[in-house]
Amino acid sequence: MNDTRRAVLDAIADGPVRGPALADDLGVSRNAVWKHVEALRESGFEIASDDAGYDLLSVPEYGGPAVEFGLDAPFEVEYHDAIGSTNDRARELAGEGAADVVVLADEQTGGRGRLDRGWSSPSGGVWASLVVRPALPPAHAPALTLAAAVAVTDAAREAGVPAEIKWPNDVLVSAASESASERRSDARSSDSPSSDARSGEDEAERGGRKLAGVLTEMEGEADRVSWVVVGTGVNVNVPEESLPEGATSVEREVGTVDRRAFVQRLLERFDDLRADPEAALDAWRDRAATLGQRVRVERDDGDIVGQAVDVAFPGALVVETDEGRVRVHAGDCEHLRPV
Ligand code: BT5
Repeated sequence: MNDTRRAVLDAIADGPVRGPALADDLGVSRNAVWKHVEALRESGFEIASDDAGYDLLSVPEYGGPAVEFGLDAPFEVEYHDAIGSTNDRARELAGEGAADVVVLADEQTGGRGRLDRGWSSPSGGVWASLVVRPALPPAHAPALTLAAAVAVTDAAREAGVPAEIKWPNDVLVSAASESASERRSDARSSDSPSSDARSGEDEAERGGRKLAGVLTEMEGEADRVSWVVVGTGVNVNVPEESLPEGATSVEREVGTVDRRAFVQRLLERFDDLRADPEAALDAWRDRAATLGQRVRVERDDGDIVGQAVDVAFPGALVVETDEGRVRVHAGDCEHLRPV
């Protein structure tokens, strides 16, 4: 949304305000004000106009202007009903010089995970890629992945989902927590399977069901990143049946939620944390399911097995192994049963 349209919207949200007064305040023509109001109506904002002036009656449920309205973070939102991958579009925008833009989609037809894996992205999720240009050396960029995982976790917790982080980028709901659908079926029948029975060996070993993932991509020089795209995929208002096995969604855990508020919270938390990578790391530690666990980290040059004891700036997992402490910078992490 451009600055004038945003100013028009803010003014009529505090309305009613007359068109001529608004035009004077903003230093634009009356016709320009009218055009912005019409465009806002087309985006789904309900705006009354009578003798008292323009007045905002309701905000659309979702979409770019809806997420930008009332957002306490400096992001512009480019919204798509459907797109291949929001990360691909964000990379394109980054290449054109964009900064602080979020590509948001209701559905992705070619969602990507790490290492060429796929990411199921049915309608109802939050598929969002943030284009940022931080003054960081490339080696520090992983701190942004941790910040995004914290932001997703906090948005999920605010929605009532007891989310935790598995190093480095997975947001999980632990196997011990009971979903809304289980609570409903427990209430209906006393002999329905308990979450313990259902969760099974595999899930318990992984530490829970996956709610969200983060895919960070970047381009940069030796000493400074040029851009970073932080892609976050959160299963929000998505039924369990449309997700792969081992996944969960906010809908499954607590029922459907206000997706607009969810995205706003995610973006605002990310904005706070990106400004202070050390604080992001502390926040990550507080929300980590991995610390204190026995883990196996699969890496190209061999697996590491041991106790996860800490995370070190900008995002390395510190593992106590039989051969001593090792810092792992990348890999797939599995939570193991204690020996
Ligand atoms: C990730 O990869 O966890 C990063 C996912 C990032 C997705 C976002 S959505 C917005 C942006 N645009 C994109 O195209 N991508 C980003 P990884 O750790 O590699 O996990 C991938 C694995 O998770 C898959 O191989 C599946 O096993 C599983 N998986 C796929 N879709 C899932 C889903 N919706 N929920 C939970 N698990 C899923």
